[in-house]
Amino acid sequence: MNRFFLAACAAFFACAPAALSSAARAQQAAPAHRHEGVYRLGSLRIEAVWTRATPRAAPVAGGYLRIVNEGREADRLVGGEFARAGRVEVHEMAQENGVMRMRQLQGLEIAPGASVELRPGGFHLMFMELQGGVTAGEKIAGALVFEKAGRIAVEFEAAGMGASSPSGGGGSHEGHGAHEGHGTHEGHGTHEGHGGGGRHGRH
Ligand SMILES: [Cu+2]
Repeated sequence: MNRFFLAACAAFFACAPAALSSAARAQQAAPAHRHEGVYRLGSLRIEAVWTRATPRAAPVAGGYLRIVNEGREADRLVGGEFARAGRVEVHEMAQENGVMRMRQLQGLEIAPGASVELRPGGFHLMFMELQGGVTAGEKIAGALVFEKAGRIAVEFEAAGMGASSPSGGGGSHEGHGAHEGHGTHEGHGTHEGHGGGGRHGRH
């Protein structure tokens, strides 16, 4: 029994310093690194970074993503960059007296433990002074800027025009395909439309 306990301890302690030092190294060498569409910047995790196709002459486009604050302090998304835009603002779309309106925010707070989603119809990045529009399937370089965590380079993947999620959901679905396999795409689901057909009348 003692021997088992010691072995378990040894395994734990052998493992822990390695994990710590590699985390520490990552912190020093490159505070931000990318792993399969998930970005980390300090204690922020950033995922599902996307944009939508626009007409060629469109003056603006939207930027969408999810930010999870795994730390103990609040931070704020204060801006960003988009290779094809003159500047980037943080916006909110909300109903005011029954009318959908967009307004610029001075920053979007990400509370400790919170997960904030920027998506069509809600919070979003607005790419101003857009040049040349956005085509579905493109990956366009950009960056996010946080008040405390600083700047991180990201890539915005363009979904179809009018899409309501990065995997399409409306508008033109060209290409993308191949979503199977990645596992763990929680949610988005509803790809196989709820057992089709069901003629509502039946119930
Ligand atoms: Cu906007």
